Amino acid sequence: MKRLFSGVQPSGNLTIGNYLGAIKQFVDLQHEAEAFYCVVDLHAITVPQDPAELRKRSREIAQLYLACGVDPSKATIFIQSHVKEHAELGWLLQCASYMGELGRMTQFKDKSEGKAAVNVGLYTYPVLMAADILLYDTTQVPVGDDQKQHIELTRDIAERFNKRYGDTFVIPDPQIQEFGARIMALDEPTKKMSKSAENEGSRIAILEDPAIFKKKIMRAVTDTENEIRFDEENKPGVSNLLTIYSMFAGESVESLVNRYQGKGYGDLKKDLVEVMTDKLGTIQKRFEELNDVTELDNILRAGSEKARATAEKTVNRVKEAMGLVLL
Ligand code: ATP
Ligand code: LTN
Repeated sequence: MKRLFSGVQPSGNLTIGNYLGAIKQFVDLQHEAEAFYCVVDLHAITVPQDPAELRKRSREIAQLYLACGVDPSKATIFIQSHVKEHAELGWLLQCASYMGELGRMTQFKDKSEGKAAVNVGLYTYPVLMAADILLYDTTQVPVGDDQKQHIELTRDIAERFNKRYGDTFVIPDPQIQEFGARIMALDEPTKKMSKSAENEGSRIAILEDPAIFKKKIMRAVTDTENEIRFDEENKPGVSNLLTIYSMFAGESVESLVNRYQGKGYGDLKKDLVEVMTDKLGTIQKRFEELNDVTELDNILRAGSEKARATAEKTVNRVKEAMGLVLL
């Protein structure tokens, strides 16, 4: 049976990159398999967070899952720290992971670069992510392209564990879209759009006001030609806008390129703003309607209970395999 697990960190305002690369897949795939969608707050604290902000954001991510179309009667939505087995399996797996393999993770290298003091959590972050995934006998992990290396590490850890202690874990596969797995920054289209990048103009938040994202799209870096063509290497800015347009409108890039032949970048941008205003408007309206904290907390409580039932069994299996005493 197919089983999905994925997580998003409550470490900033979610961008259209998070939506198109990950959450849109959560929605599309929830009908095909049993799905667990987590708000990974324990991962977010690997970098400094304001406690009040973090608390608010963690609920907000869950609310956004719902607003984007994740259905709590189909998928299990919960907060990572509510299921203590994540931290527990994280430790058990740290004892089966190597410093060398963690030091090679590009996300760690990027986030620790130039810092005088780097906390241990940032370094062991991928082992906690492996625990998240392996706890649920996950077969598929829907993520954006940047997480591929972490999932490969998860597979390595699981395979090594199985070899050493006997068959314990299901080996998961990354589920990365062929198209839209890497939405690029608007100001620098050779870099990934990131919710924590310094320049606000580089990204668009899912909950952003149309008047603000209109300005960002109109200012988005393109090139000095005036030809609308999909060519990620030579025209990364235009190709990124075409990708975003295509995914929001549900129209192929080929069809867009044909439709915009002879037109300018300004036309493409203006129409993109309209499509986005429509799609994001629907999500934003639903987000407002879901503003009842009690109801949201009930969904999260039910989600963590359901998740814990599976997680507990896995941890016991792992402890048994490793030789820890179970009473
Ligand atoms: P940060 O940039 O602050 O590290 P992030 O924006 O990458 O964070 P995460 O919480 O780490 O956000 O990612 C949540 C999900 O969104 C992951 O599956 C990730 O691969 C995906 N994702 C993030 N940015 C993009 C992007 N620009 N394009 C496609 N998918 C993305
Ligand atoms: N590392 C991921 C977030 C994350 C995750 C997971 C994704 C934590 N645990 C488990 C998929 C499965 C990120 O930075 N986007």
